[in-house]
Amino acid sequence: MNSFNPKRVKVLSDLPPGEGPVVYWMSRDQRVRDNWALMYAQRMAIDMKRPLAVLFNLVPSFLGATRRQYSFMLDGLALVEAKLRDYDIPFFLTVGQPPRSLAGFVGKHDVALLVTDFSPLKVNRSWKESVVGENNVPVHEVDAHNIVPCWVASDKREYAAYTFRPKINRLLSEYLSNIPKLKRHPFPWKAAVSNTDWEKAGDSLRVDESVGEISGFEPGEDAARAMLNKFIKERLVAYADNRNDPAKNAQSQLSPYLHFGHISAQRIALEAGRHDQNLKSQESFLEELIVRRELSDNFCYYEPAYDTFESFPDWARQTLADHRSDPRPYVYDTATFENAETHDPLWNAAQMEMVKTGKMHGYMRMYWAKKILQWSLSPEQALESAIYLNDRYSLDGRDPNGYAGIAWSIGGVHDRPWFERDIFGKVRYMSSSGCKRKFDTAGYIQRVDGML
Ligand code: FAD
Ligand code: FO1
Repeated sequence: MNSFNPKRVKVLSDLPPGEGPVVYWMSRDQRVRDNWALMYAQRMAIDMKRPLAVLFNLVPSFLGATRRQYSFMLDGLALVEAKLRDYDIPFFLTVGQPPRSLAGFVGKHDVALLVTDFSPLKVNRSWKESVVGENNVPVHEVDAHNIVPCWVASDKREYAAYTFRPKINRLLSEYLSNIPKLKRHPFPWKAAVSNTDWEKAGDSLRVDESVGEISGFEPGEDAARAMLNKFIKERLVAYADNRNDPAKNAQSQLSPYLHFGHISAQRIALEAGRHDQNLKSQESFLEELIVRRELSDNFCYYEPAYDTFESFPDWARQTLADHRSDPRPYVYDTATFENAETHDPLWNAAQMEMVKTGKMHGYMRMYWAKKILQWSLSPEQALESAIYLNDRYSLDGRDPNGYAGIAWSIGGVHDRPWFERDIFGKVRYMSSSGCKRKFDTAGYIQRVDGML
């Protein structure tokens, strides 16, 4: 595979291979096409003349995910299983907490090599550490999510987009390559494989049913690709001008698919870069898709405290501390925020957009989080409320982009000091009057009110 770059792989444990198959333990990148981890696993299986299988380990609870996110994910995985059949690659579902939930499968099949995909989140890393520790199987990790592998782009926590951008741009020529195709696997799986009982998998989950499924996003990699094609055809051209206007539908709507790995960011970048549309919009979109998104992985990978006050830069921790005792004009608890019962109709609309559709407009997310800072007893309480609500209602939640986005809004991560004021100190401030100057807030509120 000419364009597979070995720097995309990290050897987590280098033990002698077993006699059995190569297995790709799929987690973040839940797709068949354009999946570097799957292609690497196939390349290793072909070199070793072994069968290849994909395994997904379903955990009963993941960072507060509810029925909304689990049903989207399971529907997407059922489509992965079906598509893999075209390549003679069987799919297996295990249920429970790693390492125990995987040990049976790994032992029974005497797995030669376990390939995993990459996530910088603490919970995903702890799963891998435990599997490496408990099973005597070689484990290789592949960054199939970022265009430039996280550990290649930078070897440290970056201060802001302006320090990260040159490092990424220097490496794009090497990594933003064409993506080879998966092959039909030449070494068949020896035993008969039954189809996964997805109904039973879904019923086995004890998840919060009160956050219901949404209808606006069809799960799976075909739907993700259709959303990309529609964005490129209809919305990319005006992206630069309209992306920050919540009254307009100008964003790509791709984040739920990127979060669950139904589509490759590299594929999006290759496709968005192909059309000679408005260059300004292409650059603006690729800045968000590549620099901003991969900066979030950098933040979570090198800052284990990414979901706490401690991850804020010194100037922000200091300035927020200086203003701890400033009087708050309003103080709301998490439940009041959750029920969109604040005094501010614009903020309530943003909350309801997320509750109703599973996705809040990117511009409103900044306003939404900053107001939670202003109307909470402390920055720590604000952080907790924002993370809880974002992870509970957003399809794209429980994602490095979310932890980085909330830390940017409340704690100045990847931002700089602004003029000092109450409560915020020098953390950038946003106001509803500022929003009114930028876009049709009444139109946005009306649009959300009209949503079912
Ligand atoms: P588009 O504008 O079409 O952007 C395309 C892609 O670029 C996005 O899917 C995303 O991968 C990336 N991107 C765009 N803006 C950003 C950004 N500011 N930071 C990082 N990547 C970006 N994004 C999530 O994926 N999950 C979250 O839970 C999340 N929570 C956020 C919370 C707050 C408080 C803030 C300020 C931002 C948050 N973001 C989150 C980042 C951003 O708002 C969303 O990625 C974007 O709105 C998703 O919609 P889209 O795909 O239509 O965006
Ligand atoms: N990854 C898994 O390997 N197993 C799961 O059961 C699982 C559930 C899950 C639910 C909601 C969600 O947003 C993500 C979930 N993930 C799961 C993790 C996901 O695949 C990504 O690895 C991280 O969310 C992003 O790094």
